[in-house]
Amino acid sequence: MSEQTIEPLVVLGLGANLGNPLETLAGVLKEIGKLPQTELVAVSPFYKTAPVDSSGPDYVNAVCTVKTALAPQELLDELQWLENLHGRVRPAGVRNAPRTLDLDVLLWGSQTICTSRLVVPHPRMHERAFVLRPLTDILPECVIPGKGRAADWLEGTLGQRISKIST
Ligand code: A4P
Ligand code: MG
Repeated sequence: MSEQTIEPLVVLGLGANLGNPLETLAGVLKEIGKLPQTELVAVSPFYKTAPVDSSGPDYVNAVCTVKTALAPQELLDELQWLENLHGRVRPAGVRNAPRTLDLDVLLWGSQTICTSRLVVPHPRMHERAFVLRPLTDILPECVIPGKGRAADWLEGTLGQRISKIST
């Protein structure tokens, strides 16, 4: 099968391990679909995942794809607004602190973006089962610019505990 061109799709990563993660993710997906000039295209299954370089309870993770006419920084502003709406707190000096909601821009079509506020592809996405599994569920032939097929990175994440909780 040929490699999948995801243009013009934008891929977002969703994660939460505080509060009610399932409820939060379900709610924020509806809100993402209502963002200006933005259409929610597809949503992956939800996964229960062990924290990676993080602490606290297991996470719930998923990915979704959107089409948007927003500029990358504008979409990031909207996503950070949604994170704050869902009670995201960023404790000073704590890396990868547990969180009520994290929204990451994983891919922007086949583009690369590198600004002080936004790096795309997300620099750690190819190392993480909690991104690669849901991503390849909805885009099996997806290519991460500069890294190759997402599916090829999955076997390197076999030690990471992850289980599907919804279809
Ligand atoms: N930023 C730069 N690039 C991006 C991007 N592509 N998407 C900047 C979103 N934001 C981006 O983010 C810090 C700053 O990164 C933002 O102000 C933005 O301008 P943040 O959301 O405040 O902090 P963060 O989420 O802790 O940072 P980051 O780098 O997204 O963390 P990671 O590396 O993604 O790690 N384990 C499991 N099982 N599940 C998880 O979801 N998540 C993390 C977070 C660690 N372990 C996890 C999970
Ligand atoms: Mg983040």
